Amino acid sequence: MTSNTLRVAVVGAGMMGADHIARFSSKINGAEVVAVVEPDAARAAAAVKGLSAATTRSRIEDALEHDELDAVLIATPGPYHEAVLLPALEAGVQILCEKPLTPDTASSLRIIEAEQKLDRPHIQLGFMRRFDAEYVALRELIASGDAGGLTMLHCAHRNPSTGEGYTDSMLITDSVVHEIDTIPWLVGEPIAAVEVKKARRNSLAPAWLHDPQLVLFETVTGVLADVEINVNVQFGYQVTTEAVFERGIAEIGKTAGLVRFQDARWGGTEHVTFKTRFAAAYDSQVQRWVDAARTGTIDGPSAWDGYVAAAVSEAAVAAQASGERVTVEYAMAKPAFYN
Ligand code: ISE
Repeated sequence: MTSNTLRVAVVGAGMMGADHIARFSSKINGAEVVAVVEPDAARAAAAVKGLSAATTRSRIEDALEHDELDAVLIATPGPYHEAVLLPALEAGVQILCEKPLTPDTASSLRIIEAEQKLDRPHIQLGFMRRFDAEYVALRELIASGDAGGLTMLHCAHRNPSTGEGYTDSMLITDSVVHEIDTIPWLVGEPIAAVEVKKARRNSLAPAWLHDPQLVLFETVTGVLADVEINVNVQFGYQVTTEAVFERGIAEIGKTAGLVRFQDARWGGTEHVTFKTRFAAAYDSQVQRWVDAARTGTIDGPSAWDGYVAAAVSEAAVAAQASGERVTVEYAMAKPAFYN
């Protein structure tokens, strides 16, 4: 680091990139956005408006060469991550990479191989649910054994609607990938197999999409986790989990907040986007990444977790296509580098 403040380039100024840029200005201590890497010139200009110290670049290589960076936050879609991760690793900067690490296991393996040429992990992966207070509390409850052993998880992942580029396999790779990360993290053991069933189609979903679907994961000791992935529910954004234990039940993610009674009606408001539903988790994730990056470390999921998620996603996409139960294949045991 060239100064006490972490000098960050944000790569990608779309929805998530813009959200993170605003977060750096308003909520994050110890870091400054010094470059925005974005090929769309208008979008880049809009992103740096109000950031006195930031340049715009269309290529990550130029930012790495000229902007004295300490760190890079990658907020482009998954298929573009490898082209940024490899030069950033080569330059030795700290990295926060939005999920997924890359779209498939072959490219994820290339990333962990490149990272292991450094002396320690430099990539933190943006699985922000691990920073959500209720997820953390559920994980602690499971680990404590206070309600007995865990037998099942019932997860619901609902979005109001999907855009044009969103396809059937993205139900897994873009959306369920969050549960693919959180299930083993909550349960404390890997996913062993997966099956996918398609429900009666929601006629309000885009014509090319079979939505909703039910994804059933099995962990290595037989904990079952079902995920309702349902991304055109129209009414709002909901992510919930019910955990079933030997001696009790625990729920997280229930809609909460102010409940109003008026004009013979009662109710509250629902989230419509992950940006607000997980705002506190994003804030905590980015602050903890900055604090760790300033000392040259990470504090959250690693590129190894990204590879594991890619392996499970690949099995789930195969299960989605075949309708069969698919066993997850992991290419190797976790390298000691990631312990
Ligand atoms: C989006 O990319 C996310 O990461 C959200 O958390 C998820 O709910 C949504 O389905 C994805 O498209």
